[in-house]
This record gives sequence, C-alpha cells and structure tokens, in this order.
Amino acid sequence: MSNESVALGYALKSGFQIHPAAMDVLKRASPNDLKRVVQSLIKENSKKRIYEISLGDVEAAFGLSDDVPINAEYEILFDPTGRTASSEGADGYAALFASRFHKMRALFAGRPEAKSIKPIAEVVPVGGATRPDLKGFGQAQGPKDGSGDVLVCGLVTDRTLDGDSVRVVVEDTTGQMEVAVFDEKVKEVAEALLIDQFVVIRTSRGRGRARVAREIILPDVPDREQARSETDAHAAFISDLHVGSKLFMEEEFREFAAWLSSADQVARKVRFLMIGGDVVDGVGIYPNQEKELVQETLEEQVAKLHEMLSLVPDHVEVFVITGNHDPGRRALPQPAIPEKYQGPLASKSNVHMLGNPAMVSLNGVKVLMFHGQSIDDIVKTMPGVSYDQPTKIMKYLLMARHVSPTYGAMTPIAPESEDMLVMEEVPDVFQTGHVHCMGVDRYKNVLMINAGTWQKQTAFQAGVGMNPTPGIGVVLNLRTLEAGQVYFT
Ligand code: D5M
Ligand code: FE
Ligand code: ZN
Repeated sequence: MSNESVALGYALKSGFQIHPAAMDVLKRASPNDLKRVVQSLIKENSKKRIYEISLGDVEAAFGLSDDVPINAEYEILFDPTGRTASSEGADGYAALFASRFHKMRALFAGRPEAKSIKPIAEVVPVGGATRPDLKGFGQAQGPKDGSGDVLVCGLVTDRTLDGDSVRVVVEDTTGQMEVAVFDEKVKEVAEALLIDQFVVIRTSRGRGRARVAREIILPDVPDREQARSETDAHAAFISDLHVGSKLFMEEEFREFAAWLSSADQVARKVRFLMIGGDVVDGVGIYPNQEKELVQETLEEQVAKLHEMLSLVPDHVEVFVITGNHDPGRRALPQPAIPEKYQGPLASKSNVHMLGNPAMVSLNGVKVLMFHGQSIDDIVKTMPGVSYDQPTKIMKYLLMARHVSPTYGAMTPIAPESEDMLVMEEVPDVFQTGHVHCMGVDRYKNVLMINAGTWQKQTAFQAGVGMNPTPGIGVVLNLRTLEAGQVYFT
C-alpha cells in the first residue's frame, strides 16, 4: 500500500482531512514515521476539535519547519564494546590497578604538585609492590633535604578510624605507606575516600610510625569552558525503562514519545535521546523475577523495547547504554547488548547500542553516559549522601575522575588490563541512571543528570524506603546548556 492510501485510511476512520501540501510531505516519510505522525496528529488535533492535518502540523512533527536551522551531528568518542578482553585472576587485577595508577598520575602532569611527587619506596624505605603486611613497616623517613613535606600519590587501599585520627593507606607501584590524618578539614576528605581511588597526599614526618597527612588532593575537574552547540539542538535524557516488567510505565512512555513527535516548541528541537541503561528488565536478574514480568523472555522484552523506541521520531538519534538488567556481561566496563539479543534494534538506523560507560559528542558537547551501579556502593560508605540526591555522588565521581573506584564491592568490575573507567577526559555532561531518582545539578561546568526511571516503585524499593521519581524526561538545550524537565505522570 502506498503512503498516501495508508494516511488516507487513518484519516477517514477518524473523520479527518489531510491538506494536499501535508500529503506531499507524508508521501516521502518512512512507513514507521508515517503511522506515528498521522496517529499522533489525529489524537492531538481531536483534543482541540480540529479535524484536519495541515502542512504546519506535519512539518512540526517531522522537525522540518524550524525558524532557525538546527544541526545534529554526533560522534561516538568512547565505547568499550569490542575492547573488553578480561584476563582472569591476580595478574589481571594487578594490571588493572597499574593502568589506573598510570592514567591518574598522567592527569597530574603539568600541575604544580607533579614535580614534587615522590615514589613511596623513596619515602618509606621498607616496602614492596605487593601490599606487605603493615606491621613490618619501619619508621617513615623524610626526604634527604630534611624539609619535612613530601608528596606521594597512589590508590587508597585502606581507611580506618583510629581514635581521633583517620588512618589512610596508599599504594603506588613502588610500595605502600600509612598516613595519619588529624586536621579536621583533611579528615573530612579522608572520611569520604573510597577504597581504590587515586589521591595525592602531602605528608610531613609525624612522631610515630606513620607520617601525617597535611593535605589530600583528589584529581578533580579543572576549571574550564563547557563546549556548546552552535544551534539550538536539544537532547533528551531518560533511563531505566525496565521494559518487560509489570511496572514499566508504558502509557506514560507513549505520552513521552508522542510529545517528542508533537509540534511543542521544545519537543521539535530534540534531535538526540540518551538512554542510561536498564532498558529491559531482563530475565533471572533477581529471585522470582518471573512473577513480576509481562514479557518473560529476553526476545519478547527486546521486541517490546523495539516497539517503544519505534514511537520515537526517526529524526531523533537514540543512544542506548547497557545497564545491570540488560543482557550481556555484568561486570564493568559492559559491552553493548550483544547483537544476538538486539533483535530488530540491531538494524534500526537511528538507534545506537553502546557499552557502559560510553562518551558521545552531540554537536561538540561531550556526554559521558554511565549506568551508575557504583552509586549503590558509595551510598553505603560515604557520609551525608542518599539515593534521592544522586548528583552529590556524581560530583564525587567527577572529583575522583573515575566512574566506579572500588573493586570487590557490590559493583562487579572485570580485571581488564586497561582501566576504561577512568575519566581521562572531562565531559560537558555526565549522565547516570540506576537509582531511579531524577536529579540535575552542576559541578565546575559539568552538568550532571540522573535521568530517573520509567518503572514504578518495586516491592524491593518500597521495602528499603527508596522513592523513585518515574516518568520524567530531562531536556537539555545544547546551545545554552540549560536543562529542564518534562513530566509524564
Ligand atoms: O536498581 C534500582 C535501585 O534499587 C538501585 O539503587 C539498586 C537497588 N536495588 C534493586 N534491587 C536490589 C537488590 N536486590 N539488592 C540491593 N539493591 C537493589 P536496578 O538496577 O534497577 O535493579
Ligand atoms: Fe534500573
Ligand atoms: Zn540498574
């Protein structure tokens, strides 16, 4: 059947007319877009009691009639897919940490501290690269010039409260040392440290066995200009659809997709849709999950996801990263959903399946997409943070320049020989999901977005007092870098 007769079929059924100029545009549409646009215009116009589809309606729905031109260029800057080759066992683990150490150390190159950083073995004569028992440590020695202050750097391997002080153990490639923290300000930094994160510590000789930390310096984000798009292209951010779950909010998601297709002033400028993982609920992710599923196989879930993403206009480029509910490897970095599970999505030209984490440039604005598994670990150990303020934790990840510092906690990390979780480049936008709570904030010119969810509160979440904020799209103007929310609940 031709586009024309399909469109007329829909229109006639609803008592609608299609203006000939509108029909000219519809004739050139893909069958998918045609159906979506005509159906959504019939719905929208019926509400307004207008029983005609005009050229303006159709142009707006296809994003054609912009007052100013909008460009939409993207580049995938990093994707772990195809780069993961985890070696197993202690070797892989040592290689992973060596890679992390060198990448982090390189972040300090050119900074004033860099020249003064000494290998730990020079500061603490007894030591080795293989985490020796601390009891074997002799008294820490200062530098030969006797000036007292020495900078060391390395990964935090231990952090304990010891009466009034905090003890931090840090390890570089030459050995490890313990420092004691007494200063209240430095203690605040020490108490928030995550095991395995990289730090630079300014130390001076103390009285006892350990040296005293005068300052703990995190890699952090330098002050810099945020990149901007030249035109008013917008990106929408969503996450955690959990398609397949009985709690997936299909109605609300359809409303969101209809909004994207509508003539709304903002919607018609949206050219990118960034989806932060957990796109399907998966199978066998937790005990007795099958009771909470509508689609009980991955194939059915992915087919449903395809149906949902087909409601998104074809002129919107969709980027999907993998979450912990999605098929494929669980350990970070996660490759894209394997092709054998992508089903019809594999050949959908505006949908890009990426691994986790991934970095995408949208008109020059760099977006770091990370599902956010490590937020669970950090909520448990860091003072003063909670699930309903995910951006506080995202800010800390930016300061640590790593999306998932702690190895061996709840977040599985593969013993890759390269640590791909280091934030070598500072993003302009940092997106996460996973905790199902929307949050938007800024830290040093990085816009942080946790995109919430499209799944209602689960029994597990109710049990632990987690209150999701479902059905919200975060929409970002890539030129002004202003973000707003669109609510569908
Ligand atoms: O996770 C959504 C949020 O709920 C995330 O913060 C983890 C938490 N969650 C969900 N199920 C569990 C179980 N079984 N144990 C601990 N924490 C859990 P999502 O990835 O969508 O399941
Ligand atoms: Fe989720
Ligand atoms: Zn998740």
